[in-house]
Amino acid sequence: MNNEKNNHYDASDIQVLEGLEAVRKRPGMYIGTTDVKGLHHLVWEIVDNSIDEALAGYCNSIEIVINKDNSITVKDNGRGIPVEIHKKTGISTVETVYTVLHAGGKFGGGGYKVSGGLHGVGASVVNALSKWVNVKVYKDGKIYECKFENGGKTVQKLTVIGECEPNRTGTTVTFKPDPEIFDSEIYDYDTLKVRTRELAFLNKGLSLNLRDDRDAEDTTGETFMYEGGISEYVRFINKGKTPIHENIIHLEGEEDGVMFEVAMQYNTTYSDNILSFVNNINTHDGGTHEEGVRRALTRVINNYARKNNILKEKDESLTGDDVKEGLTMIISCKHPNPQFEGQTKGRLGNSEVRKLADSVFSQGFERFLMENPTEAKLIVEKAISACRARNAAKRAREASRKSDLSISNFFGKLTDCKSKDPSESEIFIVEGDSAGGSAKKGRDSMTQAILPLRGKILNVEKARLDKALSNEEIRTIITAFGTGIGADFDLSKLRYDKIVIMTDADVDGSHIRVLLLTLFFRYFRPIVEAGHVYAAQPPLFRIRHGKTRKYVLDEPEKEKYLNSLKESERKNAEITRMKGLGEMDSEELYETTMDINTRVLRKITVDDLVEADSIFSQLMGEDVEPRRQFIEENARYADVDI
Ligand code: 1YM
Repeated sequence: MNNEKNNHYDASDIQVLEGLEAVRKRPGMYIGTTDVKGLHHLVWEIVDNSIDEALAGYCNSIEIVINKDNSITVKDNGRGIPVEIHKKTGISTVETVYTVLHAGGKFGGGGYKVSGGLHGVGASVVNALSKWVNVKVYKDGKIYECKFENGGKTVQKLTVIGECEPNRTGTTVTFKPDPEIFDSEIYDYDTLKVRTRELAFLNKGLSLNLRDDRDAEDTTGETFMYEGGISEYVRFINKGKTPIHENIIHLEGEEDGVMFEVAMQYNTTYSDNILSFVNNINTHDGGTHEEGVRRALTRVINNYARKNNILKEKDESLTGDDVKEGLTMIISCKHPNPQFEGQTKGRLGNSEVRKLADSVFSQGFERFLMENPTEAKLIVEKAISACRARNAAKRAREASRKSDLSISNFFGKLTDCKSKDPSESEIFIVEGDSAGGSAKKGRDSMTQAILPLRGKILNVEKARLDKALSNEEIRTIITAFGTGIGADFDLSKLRYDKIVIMTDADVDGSHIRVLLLTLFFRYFRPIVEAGHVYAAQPPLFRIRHGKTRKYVLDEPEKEKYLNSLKESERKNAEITRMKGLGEMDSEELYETTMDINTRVLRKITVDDLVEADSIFSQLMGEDVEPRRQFIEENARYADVDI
């Protein structure tokens, strides 16, 4: 190549090295973290360049490969990074893009970068944080190659290494993250898969192939390509739910180079799932694109409902919450100059997008409603019933707020503790009246409150808030907790430091426990997150020998204890399998399950709320067995001995 230079460094080389050195010194500033998340982030920085090329209309296929050594190859069929000498740097554009921080779109000829990531600095950042990088460009019937090592030091300048078919173009980059920078070197296939699939949904018609070569048998990998784009994303999310209209509504528009697109479908559930993206990045805190759509959605549905007399003159208008019940929606905006706001930069700030989103959405959605009166009626009726439920829930909340602890009916159920100091108070929610009776007798009345449950509580997974609030057991729980529910919820008003679920170790007990957890996850989630919820661990065996009585939690503990006894004591030990809490008298129940000095509680934690959410949705069906398994396997109890 004519841009080969001598092998000594000059002033501009030193400047370049200093740039990349800065990235190595403070990787967090460029890729957030150096844990596995940062490791995976590198992949998207390279893929983003291919996606930009696809958005510019020059590339329709991207391949991502996890190689045997946990290096990554990204290959596209775009134009190939320019190979000419760059005017400013005097070296090839390929080398410039990979070694000069803040290189990027500026270096190319026109076109704007819309995909996410570091807006052009991505390639050099990946290079700075890699043990080695190999870039190949296919262009003009030639194969060019450029190599870097140890944090972006050029070890082979751009060189023609062979020939290719004259019409073949593209860029192939392979990099190995530097183990000195990252905590982990191992790529996770599923992590890459989820985002690869998402990128395919967000960029319709673009084919993304992901392959894992660490497992030599896998040679083809998985290809993600969706002609329907975000409409197919909506269908994917709604899989397993019942839609209330068959066709997914898809609207799009463009103004001044800003592209705006939305896809939506209502289903019969009571929760919504609205995801928004700007330049393929999830804007989890919303922003102007989301605001425009929400505003238009509320307005259009109200207008339609009134025009068609579904909503009468005297009826109150539907709110934003009413119209989004059961709605799955993907909003995608591609913007040449996005302003990301907020602490995590998860909010779009560009104000002109609000108007674009509003007008594209309202025009398209209005037309859909007009052309599809059957669907329109179902959508409006769903919103009206959400509105009724909201009002009913409000009335019920007000009623339950008024009916505080002074109500005798409530007192009949809850045996409260004497202390009014939440930090030392505990409430035991106990299965059955008989165990409830023993617990009341045995408890430490200063700090321990007892709430016996008669039978099963309502499955809130299948009910709206208004129905939940009409359920007596649930109302009692809300009143006892003191926090209120829904819009009124206030964690600081929680009357107990520990909420202990005390159920039998059988199927019924597990069922009741799951129903309670469902209630907590859906309506008292902050209580769970703050670590206030526990499951009691009643003993499974009682061992009597001579005058000694010993309770053990489970089989292994039983074996251990029996082994520790003397020969004559083994022989004579009387072992009883405890069938339920009701079998113990008040003293036994206190000693084994409630006494803070001897009991074992298990703290209930949720380390992945999103996953827990889907587990709850899936397992709240009619079958008892999956629920029981769930409680045994999935509730993610962290053992805490207290
Ligand atoms: C596997 C990674 O980097 N593909 C890629 C990058 C570029 C181009 C094409 C490209 C862009 C332009 C013109 C332009 C880049 N070019 C530059 C720069 N795949 C991968 N494919 N011609 C080719 O933006 O005008 C930076 S990235 F700056 F050199 F133009």
